[in-house]
Amino acid sequence: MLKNKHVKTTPEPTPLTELPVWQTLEAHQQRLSQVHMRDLFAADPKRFSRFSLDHAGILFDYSKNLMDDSVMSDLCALAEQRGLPDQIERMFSGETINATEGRSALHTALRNRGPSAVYVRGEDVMPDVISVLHKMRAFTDRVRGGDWVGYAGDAITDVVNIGIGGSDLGPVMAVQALAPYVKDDLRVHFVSNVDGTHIAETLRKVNPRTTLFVIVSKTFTTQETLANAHAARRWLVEQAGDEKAIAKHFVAVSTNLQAVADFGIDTDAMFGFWDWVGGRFSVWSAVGLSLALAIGIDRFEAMLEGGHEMDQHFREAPLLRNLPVLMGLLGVWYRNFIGTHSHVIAPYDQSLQRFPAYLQQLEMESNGKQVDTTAASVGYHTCPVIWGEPGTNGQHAFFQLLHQGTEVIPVDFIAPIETHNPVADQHRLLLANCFSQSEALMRGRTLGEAIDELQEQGLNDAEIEALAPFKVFPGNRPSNTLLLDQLTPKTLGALIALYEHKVFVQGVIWGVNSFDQWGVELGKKLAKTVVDELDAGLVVSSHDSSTNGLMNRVLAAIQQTP
Ligand code: G6Q
Repeated sequence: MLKNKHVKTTPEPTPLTELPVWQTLEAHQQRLSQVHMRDLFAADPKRFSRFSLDHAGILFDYSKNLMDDSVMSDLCALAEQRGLPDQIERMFSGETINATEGRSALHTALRNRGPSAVYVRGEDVMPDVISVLHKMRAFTDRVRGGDWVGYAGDAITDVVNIGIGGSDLGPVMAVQALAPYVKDDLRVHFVSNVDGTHIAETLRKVNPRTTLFVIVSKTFTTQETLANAHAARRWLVEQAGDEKAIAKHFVAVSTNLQAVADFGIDTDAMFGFWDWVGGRFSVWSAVGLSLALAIGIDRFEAMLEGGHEMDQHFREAPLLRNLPVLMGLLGVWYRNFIGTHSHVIAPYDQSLQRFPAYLQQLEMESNGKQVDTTAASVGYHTCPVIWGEPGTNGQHAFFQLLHQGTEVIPVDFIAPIETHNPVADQHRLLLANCFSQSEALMRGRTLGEAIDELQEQGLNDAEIEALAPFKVFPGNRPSNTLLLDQLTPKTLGALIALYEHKVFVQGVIWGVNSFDQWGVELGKKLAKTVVDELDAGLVVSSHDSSTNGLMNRVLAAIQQTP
């Protein structure tokens, strides 16, 4: 097999599943397969206080999980034996932990609020990080204050962020999450899909005189983003009647100065970042420019502070009292020992509606890997499928399967104690639903309880006998609950950093590189070949019969179009 020259091939001392602690955890699974969480709660009135932690405005309750002290301490032993404490230090200190791309993974430096230097290949990156933040401050203040004007002298009323994947999901999720903090007279739109509908419908809503386009692309070569950016550019020039308007209406966020210049954006209007910031970890960098425009740079920095607070906790807290470590290890417990396949994210907060999608990328792109860092097949499961929807909507849809389906699916419930939008007693209703769902998943309903309930409803014996089995819920279904004081820039920052580090913890246990994404790169390449062939317009025969058939059907339709 060909190996990249950057790839370290140091062999693992003992394969993961052959570690004695792995066997111990398997034995725990056997033992606990006979135990119901109801009984664990009944036996220990202090279970909640023993299995919950409070940090950075987030209460993490993990007591409704199928585990006990021995499981948690052996999971931590597993983390020790996989070198987690050392790997955490390697990440924070800028070592080249993304070996397949020969890069550090230093999103933590972007939110490093202390005086400390952070070195990459012997150079302190903090002066550059701070200088971009200053540039963002000056720019966002001008736009928000009405001093940055369009080609006809009008202040900016609409920002259109054009980017995809990591250059879209973070900002779009955070702008929605922080809606109560968004400037009243500024609207922020996001265009990601190469489907022309996305840009066309957005352009229909905005006025060229007052619209600022923020083109976000780390590489500035991504087909979808460039296609949408060119469409926006054509539209603007046509409306303004002058190419000079571009300077007033386009800024770029990228690491690729030359490509930005080639597109026609003045490099002074470019906000830089660095190869050591992965796309899905980039909302903390200038990739968050649209967010900073929406909420103002002080609040953007408050989000950085929340992230930093979680970083310090992750770096310093002992494993057994460390939120991201516990979350990551519980995920490993379910995936590799209990045998679960997916994991639900259920935010009980409408403004977190894109959070499940954001985590889908963060987790599945990072740990959806089948070879380890030594390029060997892993031989065990890695990232589960991440999915979800806000509660209470999810309750009226897929929660049925969570309660009574044949698979156990762990859930993360996320809810703010205080709402930004008090409407009568609706927030209490929301929280009541959240708590009662996790309770019901944990407790279930026995046949006896089902019979009692039907008797209370006045059904006769025959009716009860027929109906009761359908009303049984097995329970013993696990969940975490993350209770935020309130959804603020700071707690959102802490929440995002918590999940980032959870992903890192799991990557270390599974021994995969959480920071590359060759599957995404493949997609970018494949589409290019097909588009060239569609452009050529000739009958296609170079693919499998399905792909040829589909392409030739489209080509035939194009030829018939007058
Ligand atoms: C993220 C991925 C991917 C990336 C997009 C956009 O970690 O690498 O989602 O962010 O493909 O890439 P560009 O920012 O280079 O346009």
